[in-house]
Amino acid sequence: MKRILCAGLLAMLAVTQAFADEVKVTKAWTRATAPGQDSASVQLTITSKKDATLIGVASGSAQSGEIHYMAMEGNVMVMRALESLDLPAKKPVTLGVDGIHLMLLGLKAPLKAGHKLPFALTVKFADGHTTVLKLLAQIKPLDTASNAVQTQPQTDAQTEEHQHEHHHQ
Ligand SMILES: [Cu+2]
Repeated sequence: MKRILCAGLLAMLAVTQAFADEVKVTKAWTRATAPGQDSASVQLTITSKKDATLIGVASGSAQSGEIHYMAMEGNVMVMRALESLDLPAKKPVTLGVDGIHLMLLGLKAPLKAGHKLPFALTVKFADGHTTVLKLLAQIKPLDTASNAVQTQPQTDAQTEEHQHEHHHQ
C-alpha cells in the first residue's frame, strides 16, 4: 500500500518538474526595504523554452504585483505597468535592466536581508496554456547595486529614482 502511494507521488512530482522546466528562472533577488518603504522590485533572469509571455507576478507577502517599465515623460521618470512581457523562445530575459522590473506593491511586512521572499510568476505559452512558477527571491542588503548598475552604469539615476519613489499615473 505504501509503495503504491509513493509511486503515485513520484509520478506527480515528475509531471510538475516537466512543467517547471519549460521556464527557467535564475538569480531572483530583491533588496531589504528601507523604513516606510512598502514596495519591492524583484530582479531575475527568466528563460522560456518556447515562445511565451509573462502575464503576472504575485506574492503572499504583498497586496499586488505588477510588471513595470520606466519611461521618461518630459523630465520626469515614471513607472508604468505592462500587461505582459514577451519571452521569446530560449532567449534569457533579465528583469532589472533597461527599466523593466517586477514590482510587489503593498508589502505586508518589511523585507529583511538574509531572508527569502516567496513569489509566483504566471507564464502563458503561445499554445494558450499557462503555468505558475513558485519561486523565492533572495533578500539582499538595501545598498546592493542592481543588475542594471553592474552592466549599464548610465542607468544609475533610474535605479536611484526607483528606490526612493514610486510614481503611478
Ligand atoms: Cu516599479
